[in-house]
Amino acid sequence: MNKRLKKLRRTLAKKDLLPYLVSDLTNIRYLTGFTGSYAALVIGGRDSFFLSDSRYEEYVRSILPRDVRFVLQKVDFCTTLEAELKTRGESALYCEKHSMSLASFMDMKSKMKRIRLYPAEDVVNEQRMVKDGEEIALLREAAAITDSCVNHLKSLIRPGMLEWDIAVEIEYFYRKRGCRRTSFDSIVASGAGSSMPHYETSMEKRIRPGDVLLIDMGCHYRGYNSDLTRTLFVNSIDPAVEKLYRVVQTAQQAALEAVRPGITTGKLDGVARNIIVREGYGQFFGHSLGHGLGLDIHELPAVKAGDVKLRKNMVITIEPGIYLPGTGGVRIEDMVLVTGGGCEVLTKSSKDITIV
Ligand SMILES: [Mn+2]
Repeated sequence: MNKRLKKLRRTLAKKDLLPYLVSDLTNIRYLTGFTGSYAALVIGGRDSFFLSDSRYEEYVRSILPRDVRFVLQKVDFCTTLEAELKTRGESALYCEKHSMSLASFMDMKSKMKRIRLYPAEDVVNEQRMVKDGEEIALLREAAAITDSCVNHLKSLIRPGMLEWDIAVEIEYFYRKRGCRRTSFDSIVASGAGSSMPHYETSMEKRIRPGDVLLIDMGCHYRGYNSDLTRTLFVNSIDPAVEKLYRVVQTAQQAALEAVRPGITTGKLDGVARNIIVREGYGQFFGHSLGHGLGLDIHELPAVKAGDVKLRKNMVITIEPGIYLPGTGGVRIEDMVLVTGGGCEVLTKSSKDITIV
């Protein structure tokens, strides 16, 4: 059994949540490396098994740790699962409630009459908050690819280009460098569009001289996600937006300097937010300061008001922003690794005011 599975089994035993059904495919990937689309993993008191259908049998057998048994789904999922649990003398099953619809839970309840089902917390996600060495290496790589994409964009962006042209270029760049895809639809927001934090990149709108240009992007590299935002200026700078930029940059820098093990996400969020509030823009910073990222683009911990403490080897984003409707918005986002004494900023792209 690999280290991640061993650790999970210990936690589940301590919490009295065995046997535990992992149905979240990202959690399954984390625990076994499986990248397919149909699987269930049961961590039992004595042994564990991986259930999938014939499409994945050969592949799964080739990647499973020796002591996790492959179980081929025969009639249907519930029949196979119930039979396997009964063989092991189990009469209960704890299910990841976040990854199952109410419909599937009720369906399982009605079909697996001899097993008591309990909704359970997402223990794997908790474990995923703190990254191991292999994960940190991949996140570092994903961040580096994104930095090189920023450089590429700086040399390429010209007034007259469509926002869409830039988004397509980002996607092409990532794929050429070994990424399966982007981590999310890239946000390329020019001019007043930048005041919408989750703007939808336009296929018609052209970049014009004098525009502010907010680009939020990330790649999906060997399972791991990067996330970075830079706000650029096209040809010249609107002084109103430059003012926003300086406030956001100061807030972001202060937050980066405050990251360390033990600080709560609420305190950290407050470090950036207080600066923005003090400058009079509090009502224009509506979202939280950041989020964890890894196999998912958004995962625990949420970096927002609350008392979750940061721990060494968490990877989070720090991304304050100010959005003035009708004028424009500025966001600056980096990925950071929490270290023993503070943090290491994984995305290294310049944050100096940049005119393209
Ligand atoms: Mn983000």
